Amino acid sequence: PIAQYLADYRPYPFLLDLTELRFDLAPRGTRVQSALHLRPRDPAAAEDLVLDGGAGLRLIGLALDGTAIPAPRREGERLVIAAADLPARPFVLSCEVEIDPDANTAFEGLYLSGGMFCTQCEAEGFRHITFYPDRPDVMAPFRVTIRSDLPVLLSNGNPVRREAGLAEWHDPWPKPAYLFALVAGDLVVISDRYTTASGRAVDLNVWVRPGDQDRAGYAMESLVRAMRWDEEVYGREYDLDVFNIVAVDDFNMGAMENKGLNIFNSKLVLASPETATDADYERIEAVIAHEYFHNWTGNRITCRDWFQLCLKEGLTVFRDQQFTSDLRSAPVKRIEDVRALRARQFREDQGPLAHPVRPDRYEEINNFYTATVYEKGAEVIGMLRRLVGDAAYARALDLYFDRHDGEAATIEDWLRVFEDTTGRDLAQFKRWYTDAGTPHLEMTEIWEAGSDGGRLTLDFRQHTPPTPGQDDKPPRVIPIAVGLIGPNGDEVAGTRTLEMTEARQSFTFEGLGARPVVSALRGFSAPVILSRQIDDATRAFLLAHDTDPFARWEAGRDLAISALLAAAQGRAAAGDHVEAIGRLAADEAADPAFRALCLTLPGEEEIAARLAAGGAVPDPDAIHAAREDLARQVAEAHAALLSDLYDAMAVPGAYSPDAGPAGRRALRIAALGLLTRIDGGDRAEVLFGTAGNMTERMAALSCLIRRGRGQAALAALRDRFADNRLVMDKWFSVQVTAAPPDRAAAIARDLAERPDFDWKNPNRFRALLGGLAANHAGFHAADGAGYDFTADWLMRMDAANPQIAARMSTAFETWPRYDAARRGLAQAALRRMAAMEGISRNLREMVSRMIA
Ligand code: DPP
Ligand code: ZN
Repeated sequence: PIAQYLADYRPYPFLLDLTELRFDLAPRGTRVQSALHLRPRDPAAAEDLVLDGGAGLRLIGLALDGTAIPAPRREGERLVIAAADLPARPFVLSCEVEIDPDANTAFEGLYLSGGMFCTQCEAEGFRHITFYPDRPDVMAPFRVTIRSDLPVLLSNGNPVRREAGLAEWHDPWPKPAYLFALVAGDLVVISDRYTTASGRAVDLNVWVRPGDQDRAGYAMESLVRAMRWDEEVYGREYDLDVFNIVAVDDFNMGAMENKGLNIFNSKLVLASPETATDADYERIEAVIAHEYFHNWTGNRITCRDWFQLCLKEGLTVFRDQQFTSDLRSAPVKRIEDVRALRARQFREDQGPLAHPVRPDRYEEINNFYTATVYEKGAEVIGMLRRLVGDAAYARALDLYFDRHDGEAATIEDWLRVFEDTTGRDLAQFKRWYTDAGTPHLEMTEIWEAGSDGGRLTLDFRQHTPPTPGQDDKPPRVIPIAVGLIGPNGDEVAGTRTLEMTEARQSFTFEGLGARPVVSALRGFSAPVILSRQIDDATRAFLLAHDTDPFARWEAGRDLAISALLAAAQGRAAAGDHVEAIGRLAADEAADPAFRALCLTLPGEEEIAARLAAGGAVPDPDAIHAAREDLARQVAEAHAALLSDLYDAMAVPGAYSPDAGPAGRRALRIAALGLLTRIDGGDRAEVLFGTAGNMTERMAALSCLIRRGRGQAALAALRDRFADNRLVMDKWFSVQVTAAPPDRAAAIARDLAERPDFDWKNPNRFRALLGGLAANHAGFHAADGAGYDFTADWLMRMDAANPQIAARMSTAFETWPRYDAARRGLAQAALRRMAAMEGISRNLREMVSRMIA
């Protein structure tokens, strides 16, 4: 295995002043001519010129300043021109290659999607287009000429020439190759115009396939909101005359921030009330913003090397989270983000794939586009902001943009900006970037009554379990936001952030009248696992009185978990959760979206993770049964209230995806999910037949499938939407996620036989395989059917599209948690994949990390 190490970084020995590219597009044989205007970084140092290349490149010709280099040296897929053959002055290296976009099923580099040419170059896709220094610290302006008879020809930057069969684009902003993009196809556009804060006009275009234009409006509105927000909040303006977004059906990731030409998975662009759910709308808005925000955090300032990926991703996720908080509900957004963090990142941190936010070793960088780099990377910035304060954060960001604009930067650069702004030493804080694993934080309370007022001491201990390659973890800086609530429910001390830096540390609150209840880790101020001695009555008290919405939700969550853990381990549960949740559901002063989150029980995966973190062996079937049972108890105890809520939360009038109506629908659906446990699915059946939007229709369908009466609804949905790929993805997915666990793998197998299971389409593949992985007890079925089905398909996919196979293999990452029988079956599946002939570097690295 060829690993790359952070410690081995060396600057590229050449500077690139200009990249000229010319494409003659043809599906089976596209010619790419390049002219790289290079000069030695140090004319006195004789260095070989090394260009990255990919397997699919056929070299036609290579020349230096017009003189052919007949037989250049090849080292693996690289091209090497010996130092002795290079002048100690600027020179132009020209190259012509032929590539086959039609054969490109990996969707990396230049490929075809439904007759449309498009590209994906992050992280290392450009080397499949031509020989190039394909690393993020080599930046250049680009001039691109595209020759093709297709009507729409796009690349980065501004259009400079358009004539029959030819378009020319010029991107003046130096950029690394991973931000290159090209699109050519038969597309239609919706357009708008945006005037920046300083008065420059920008043409905005969203390009889609003919017929899809009616579903592109929300993406455009979201883009305009994002552009305005980045000006108002970060002082960042757009910097080209045109901003293009293209929707593509075959796309490995969610979307890509190519300079001036963002390319999106069509599921993150196309939406109508009939086809997209509220969650889809919210995600479209967030991802449009995310990719737009990359223009400054990622493009203008990029990463020195791929170890620094969190520099742009953590920051840009943090920014898109702020944006959504500002536009929608900040508390609801925070709870959603923490839920996602726990479900994906804590899980990753707990298992064999744990890695630091800034890894220092990889074999295949595509395997590190992870929840740790993205979501934990954003959490780290949230902590930093909390520690330095909002004003200092804003000054630090201004300095960051000032100091590093046009550069390829590092995490050290990022932290130095904060040190220079605030005078703080961030050496210890940096461990959040270099050390993997989720810290466990234990809180003990010591109360001393006294005549001059009582004293409360909070004693904290932190400890981070070992992760692969990192056994000892020194203590980290942990910001712990705390508030105190008096016995009558009033807050006696507002939120204060305790800054923990030692392995064990105490903080004291003086002059208290009576012993308060501690509201700890408000706003989830640090990505840690907090444990404390607390009884259910105190949790119920916090659920009723906490002024911090996150902590309030968390108290209800903990109550539910406590009941579920008891039931999953065969102990009797107290009824506190059932009772407290009823009070909250009835609380009309609270935001419906918040109440919906409180009514939603923790998922089976979350319960398994909590059990494992506490040293127990989770039993997926017992967890499933316990959760079903608790849901039924809640429904029975509050049937009338839930039924009233279900009726009252119906949203009259035309559909709007805004947070208000979406929150009402969320509460309605949460009530429906519980009621379905006792009404046999009658309400869901009515709702499926009458709903005027996809949000309620999908919720109803899922309920019906869970009750074993989904057949007619599934047929109706398929008949109506057979031609809509995105809706059909949902159709595939829901049948597996909502399937009874003991049948989930068999249902997935049957679905995979269908002619419309177009498995090479990443969305369709993810819908089915990801659907099974999301069915916790189904994927972990005791007979191993879930593991086998998944392994079979990952092996098949690996030959076509290694990125997708490797990404989906994370379904297995939790295997060490389970019982010996399941562990044996999962390991057998992993070994079978490892032994596959011709396994990709991507999948091989993942599987070997999981087996190790
Ligand atoms: N860089 C993309 C993003 O925005 C992923 N390819 O996250
Ligand atoms: Zn990103």
